[in-house]
Parts: sequence; C-alpha cells; structure tokens
Amino acid sequence: MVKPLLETLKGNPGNKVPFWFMRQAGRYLPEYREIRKTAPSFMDFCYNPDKATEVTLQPIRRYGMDGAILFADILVVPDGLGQKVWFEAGHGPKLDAVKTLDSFNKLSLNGFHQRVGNVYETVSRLRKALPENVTLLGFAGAPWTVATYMIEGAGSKDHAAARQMGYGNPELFGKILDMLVDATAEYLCKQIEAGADVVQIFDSWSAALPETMFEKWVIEPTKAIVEKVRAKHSETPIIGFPRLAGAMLKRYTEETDVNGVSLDTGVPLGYAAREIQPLACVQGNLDPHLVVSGGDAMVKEALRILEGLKAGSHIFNLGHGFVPETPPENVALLSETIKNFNR
Ligand code: 1CP
Repeated sequence: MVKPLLETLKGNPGNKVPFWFMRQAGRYLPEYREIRKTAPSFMDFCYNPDKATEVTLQPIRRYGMDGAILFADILVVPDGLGQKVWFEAGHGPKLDAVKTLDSFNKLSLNGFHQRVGNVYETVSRLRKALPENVTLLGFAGAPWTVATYMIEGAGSKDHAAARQMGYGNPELFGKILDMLVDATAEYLCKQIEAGADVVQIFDSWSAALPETMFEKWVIEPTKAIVEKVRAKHSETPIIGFPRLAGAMLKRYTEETDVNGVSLDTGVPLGYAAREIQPLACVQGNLDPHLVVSGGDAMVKEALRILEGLKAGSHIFNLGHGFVPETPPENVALLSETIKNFNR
C-alpha cells in the first residue's frame, strides 16, 4: 500500500498534502497525561515499549495523520553513551555535564545499543501496529543540539557552555561531536532496521551561529550522519530540521543533501518555494501558537501555507512542536483543513 508521506519525500507528491505534527504525542492530549502519570520518570517512559508505543499511536487514532513519530527523546543518545540524564518536573532535562576530558572519557559507544535497545523494540512494535498507509518516522537530535545539553548539563537560552567550549577547547568539543556523529548514525540505522520509514534529525538550537561555526557544528556533522546512514540504507529519506537557520538554510539543504527540510515558522513561503523546494521536499511551517487560538485565523494561515508550497513536494507540519496548552479540538480542525485541501 502507498504511504503518501514517504512518496512525497521521494519526490512523488500526490493530490493530497500529507501531514504530521511535531510533538503530536504530548501533554496537550489528556490520554497522554494519563499514561505519563504511570511512568516513574520521563526517561523510563521513553524506554518503556508498551507506553511509548501507545502514546505514539494516540494522535494517529484521533486525527489520522500520515506520519507517526516514534515517542522518545533526543537525550536518549547521551543517556545511551553513559551520561546521566534525568528530568525534573518544571525544570526540563538535567545531565551530569561534560566539561573536561575526564568526564568525556567516561562516555562510550560500547553498550550503547543495549542501553537504548527498548527504543528499537518500540519502533518494531509500531511498525506492526500502524495502519499500512502511515509512515513511521524515527528521529534523533543533531550533534550540535544534543551537545548543548551535554555540555551545559541542562537546557539553556544561549547555549553559552557549548559555544564557549567550541571556541576555547575545540579539541574536546570536536571529540564530543565526533562521538555524537557515530552514535547518532548507528542509532538511526537501528531504527530503520527496526522499521522506521524515514528519519528526522532535529537541530533545534542551530540559530544565530557564526557562519563558520554553522558550517563546522551544524552542517558537517549532519552531512556525516547523512552519509553514514545512506551508506547502509540508501532508500530511506532523511529530513533535517535546522531550526532558525535563517540565511544558512539553503546552504544546509545543499551541503547536507537531506531529502527533506523542516521549515521553522520564520521561513517565508515564497523563499521556500523558490530556493528550497527545488532542492528538497519541505515540511512545515504553521506557528504552533496559532493552534492555541485556533478558529478562522488558524484555518486561513494553514491554507496560505498549503497554497504557497503546493507547486512542489510539501509535508504539512508546524514550525516547532505543539505547546501543552493546545486545545485538542483545534488540532482536529487543523487536520480536517489539511485533509480537505487538494493540490
Ligand atoms: O513530561 C513530559 O511529558 C515532557 C515533555 C516532553 C515530550 C512530550 C519531552 C521532554 N520530550 C518529549 C517527547 C519528544 N521529544 C519527542 C516525541 C515525539 C513527538 O514529537 O510527538 C521528540 C521528537 C522530542 C525531541 C526533542 N526533545 C527536541 C527536539 C525537538 C524540539 O522540540 O525542539 C528537544 C530539544 C528535546 C529536549 C526536551 N525534551 C523534553 C523537553 C521539555 C525538552 C526541551 C527542553 C528545552 O527547552 O531545553
């Protein structure tokens, strides 16, 4: 059976625009919050194939998206490398920060797949549970974004610790990125082998890096991952999401050679259609906050995006993830709007 989302990524778009939403499984859904309560910790939740499979399927049942994204987190990779990762309610992620060569030397790829193996189990269960026309997306964080957490020991506004290590101790910083390239490529390959049709690489914090650093920290590691994954799985499309890359977006698309690019809310549609769509399928880019208010304003903007990108390959999505206060009925209206649109 045809998977419209997968076909669109391969450059064969149909009459309908396929869609999925970042953070489509998550706190805006009451049924997610119910299951979340039953897990002792967030990491535990990510490593529980029963629960992770169930919450991945919840939004598909409600809204019939064309894509289901594996429920896990980008911080599974540092956890798998042996870094301590935990989530504190109201504070987001915490990690035992990597600041020195000594702390880096405690990390290793040995044992990685055993530690994260339950994620692969979730992928293979999803493969069996999903309707045949639904594309299964695996994912990982990009090395730069994951490194910001590993080095800071938490989420941060300006990623000061990572930037300062990148400038002040490029050798150690380079070792961290190299290890992340290897781990991430293997992690994505295993997800594909377990049944993922597509993989997405999230570079949520790629904004406002100097040009040369964007090349070194964002483009080069992503390109290396794309090459490694393609060497084993040449048929599997890869989507990159260099969030807020701004004027670097086109170079990212050309140089990493991803099959699809996820657009943040700030990317103008005319620019995307002219400059990016000839190079890759685009995905995006409704403002998630517009789904909080909903109504005509949301529908009008969704239609503007559908019209603006209809000449090329387009997967409808948000410009970033749903926020927890999103009313589920607005997601229903948005989904109907996309389904009723014809290219
Ligand atoms: O308690 C909860 O329920 C916590 C909320 C939550 C959820 C639902 C976190 C903690 N992670 C997730 C799941 C998740 N994370 C998915 C699952 C699939 C889906 O999208 O439905 C995915 C793809 C991610 C990826 C992720 N985690 C990113 C990249 C995408 C993005 O949103 O920019 C990032 C940056 C993270 C780190 C993270 N995990 C969780 C939080 C609160 C954060 C961000 C912290 C910060 O702002 O620094």
